[in-house]
Order: sequence, then structure tokens, then C-alpha cells
Amino acid sequence: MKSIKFIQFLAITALLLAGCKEETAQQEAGAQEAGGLKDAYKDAFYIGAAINADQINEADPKAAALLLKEFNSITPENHMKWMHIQPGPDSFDFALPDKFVALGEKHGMNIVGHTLVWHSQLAPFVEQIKDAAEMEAALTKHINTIVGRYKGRVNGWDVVNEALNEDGTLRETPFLKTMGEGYLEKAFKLAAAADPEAELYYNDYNIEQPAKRAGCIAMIKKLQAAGVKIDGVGIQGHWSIAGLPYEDIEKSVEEFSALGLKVHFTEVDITMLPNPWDLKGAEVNQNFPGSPYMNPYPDSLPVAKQEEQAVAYQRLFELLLKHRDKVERVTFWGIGDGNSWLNGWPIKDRTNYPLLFDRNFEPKPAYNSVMELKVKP
Ligand code: 9MR
Repeated sequence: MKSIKFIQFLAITALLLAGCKEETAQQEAGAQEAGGLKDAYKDAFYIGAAINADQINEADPKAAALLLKEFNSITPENHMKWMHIQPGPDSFDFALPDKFVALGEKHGMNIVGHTLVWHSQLAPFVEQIKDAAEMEAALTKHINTIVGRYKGRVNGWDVVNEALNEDGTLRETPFLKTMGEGYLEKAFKLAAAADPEAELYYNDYNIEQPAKRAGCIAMIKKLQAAGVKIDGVGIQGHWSIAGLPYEDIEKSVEEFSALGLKVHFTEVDITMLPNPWDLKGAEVNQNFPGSPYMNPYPDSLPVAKQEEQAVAYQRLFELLLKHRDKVERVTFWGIGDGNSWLNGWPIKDRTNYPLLFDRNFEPKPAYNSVMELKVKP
């Protein structure tokens, strides 16, 4: 009788302890559920998003809440580009950029300025400049005004964007044509003088690919030898489900980091649509006619494809976590699939699914697979 009571006592105690443990596990899971990607990855790198005008204006409450829950770094998708922020020699439009910076400050986010010197989306008046001194004056006014305005408020600037061809040589931009390659040094030096505290980056697509990477490294070494302050390199990361270049990504992280730079993944997305021309990167001027064959998932992405994407994102983040000491930030080029530029490139009006959140800003299997690496289910 006595021993039965003792056994009962032990059993009840065991049950209670098990219950407590389960409760603790549930509490822990609850705490983890409360956090987003940014919290899960806080010991590794920033998790960022490019945001559009609606998101800067907090027009959609669901997107606004998601931004704050999941991301701790923001980049303006379009509104700091030259044609928008300085459409004429003496006209600047700071309405959205001011709101963008204020939003980031209000929520204590890392704020990235994108982008000071880019051949694309240039204001027409800059395209017409034919002479070195005039171009240098335009560059000086542009950088001094913009970087100066946000001095101490923007954490880092994409100073020069997409200056390289695929073979690693310098692209024939209006800047190169007028000023020669000295425009690169000039741009970085102007930015450093306008805000000595801000980090300065070179940003490009396909620079994980061997030839372009070699050109990029040579260019950065030249800049460093000329005494230019450059803090980071931005690998854009516009990739395709047809195959992510994992090995080249890893080599790039190692090689760029060996230059003393932090590595940022600045515009990550994975296109799920056919790309018969095997176009890589993000040459925005490329556009081709559409057809139903080219837009195979107009209503939803099949489950098998969702899974394929989840595996690709997980493998990518595994790699980035392995190099967390070298990787500073991973920014997605948009919040939800509906916002992505890849619905319009390189064919207009397609339905693409490149990001971690769907068109209703709900997490996709790809989100869970990235989260799982840090928060075990
Ligand atoms: O996502 C951007 C899209 O809305 C614009 O129409 C396009 C041209 O300004 O730029 C897109 O963003 C580009 C980024 O600024 C630089 N790297 C390539 C990105 C995708 O084209």
C-alpha cells in the first residue's frame, strides 16, 4: 500500500515536471514566435528589405507591421535614385527620402542610402553632360547635397552602383565617358567628406561571378591604394531557382572580406519563372515579349516549387551563417512577392514569387526554412 502510494507520488511528480518542462518549451516557442527574422538572426547580420513609396508612407497596415516585425534594415527601392531625388540641376525632391529616413530612425533601423552614382535612372540633364569639369561639378553638388542632408542619419551609402561590365571591365557610363575612371575615386571621396561617419559601399550584381568579381577586386584595390575609404561591398543577389551560384558566393565572401571589407547582400531575390535566355543579374533595360509559356504560374506557385525555393533559401542562409563574421547584412529586394520588380523583368506583367512573403504578406515555406536554421521547430 505504502509502496503503491510512493509509486503514485513519483508518477504524479514526473507528470508535473513533464508538464512544467512542456510549459517552459511552449513559453520559449511563444517568445520565439513573437520575434521575427531580425530577432532570430540578431547575432549574425541585419535582415533588410527594400521598401517602395506605399511602404514608406505606411499605406498598408499589414505590410507596415510586417516590416517592423521581420526587418531591421531598410533601403529605398527607388526614391533616392538620381532621376527622382534631383530631377533638374537645381531641383531636389526630398519628400519621400525624408519620410524614409524618418521611418528608419523612428524604429531604430539600419538605414541604407541607394544610390548616389548609377548610370541607370539618371536625370536627363546629367546624361547630356559632355565635359569632365561639368560632370565633376554635377557629381559634387549631387553628393554634397544628398549625403550632407542626411549626415549622421543614414548608416551607409551605395556610393557607386553597377560600374562594371560582365567581363570585369568598367562600364561606359556618362561618368566614365566624361571623367574617366577618376569618377570612382571622386565619388567616394565626396561622400566620405560629406559624412565621415557613414559607411560607404560599392554595389553590383553578378560580382560573385569569377570574371566580374576579379574586375571588382582590382577596382577596389585601386581605390584603396588611392586612399579611398570604402567599407563594404554589396553583392546584389538577384538569383534564379534554375541554380544559385553557392560556390561562387562563398568564394566572393572570402575574397571581398580579405580586402578588409564587410560583405552585404543587398538585393536578394530568387526568380521562379522561366528564363530561356539565361539572363543573369539585373540589367534593367532588358525586356522581352511575354506568352503563357513564359508565365506558367499566374494563380499560385505549385507546392513542389515552393519547396524547391525553401530548400534554395535555406542552403543560401546556411552558407551566410557560416560566414556571419564577414557578412554584415542580407537585404531582400522587396517585402512581399506582389511588390517585386521581377513581376516586370525581363518580361512585363508576369506573376513571380521571388521573396519570403506572399502577395498577402504571409510567410511562405521559404520563410520557414530560413527561420528554422535559427529557431528549431
Ligand atoms: O526594383 C527597382 C525597380 O522598381 C526600378 O524600376 C528599377 C529601375 O530604377 O530599379 C529596380 O531596382 C534595381 C536597383 O536599384 C539596382 N539593382 C538592380 C535592381 C533591380 O533592377
